[in-house]
Amino acid sequence: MMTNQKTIWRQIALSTVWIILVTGKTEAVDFIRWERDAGGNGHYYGILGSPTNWTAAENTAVGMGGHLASITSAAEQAFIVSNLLVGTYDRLPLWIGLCDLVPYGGGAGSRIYTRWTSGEPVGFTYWNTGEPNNHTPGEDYAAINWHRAASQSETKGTWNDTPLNGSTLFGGFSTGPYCAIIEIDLEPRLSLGSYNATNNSFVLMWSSVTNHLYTVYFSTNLINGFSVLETNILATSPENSLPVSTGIHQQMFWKVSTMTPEK
Ligand SMILES: [Ca+2]
Ligand SMILES: [Ca+2]
Repeated sequence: MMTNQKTIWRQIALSTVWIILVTGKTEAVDFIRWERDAGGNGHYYGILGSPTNWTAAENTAVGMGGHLASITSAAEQAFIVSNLLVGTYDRLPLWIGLCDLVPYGGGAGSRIYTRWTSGEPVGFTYWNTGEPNNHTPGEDYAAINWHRAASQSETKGTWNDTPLNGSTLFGGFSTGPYCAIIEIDLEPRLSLGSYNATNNSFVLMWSSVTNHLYTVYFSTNLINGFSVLETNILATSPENSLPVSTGIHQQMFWKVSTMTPEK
């Protein structure tokens, strides 16, 4: 099971996901995995290569089952700098999932950033010296690598607050709109929906990537491993669910895994 799953993850890591942008265009996003073997979180990272405003970039990321990247540790910052801020993006600003508007922060112009768009709390930060400064005309959205793009620093990957559409007037490659870094957790976590007493059932729910296939497993005894409950479940939205009967599946363990992308 573990070996098979690892193979599947690798296949997905090498695959390209095609997304339809709000403009109606399609765009390929190549994903790279921050491997657990390498001390990572197992999440996938890719660059949305069509420049857009911060909100549109976050919406696109959500449509793919992820968010703009949440950089919650020095290790994750280093992974992104080494693997994503390279080639074309070596000297370009890219949106990340930080915004100081409610519910993510203290409000417009507050410069208080408390929660990533993924929902994770903000602890680690890597703001450039003097940032976030809410520069005129007001800056509520964060980009990574801005100061290097503006030729104000040779350090890669420092953060800056900018306007919704990115900066103007600072020169170099700092003028908006920007491309964006997307982060997706393809290992879904199951949660239990409400119990339905009428038909003695409840609903298993998990975050999913649209057009990916999932398998739900169950186990009555963890020592004996898991069996397949249902497979080839095609996700049609970022949230997927499966009704199960408590009469049959009482006191069981559950897990869900991703299969190969829909052909
Ligand atoms: Ca993250
Ligand atoms: Ca700023």
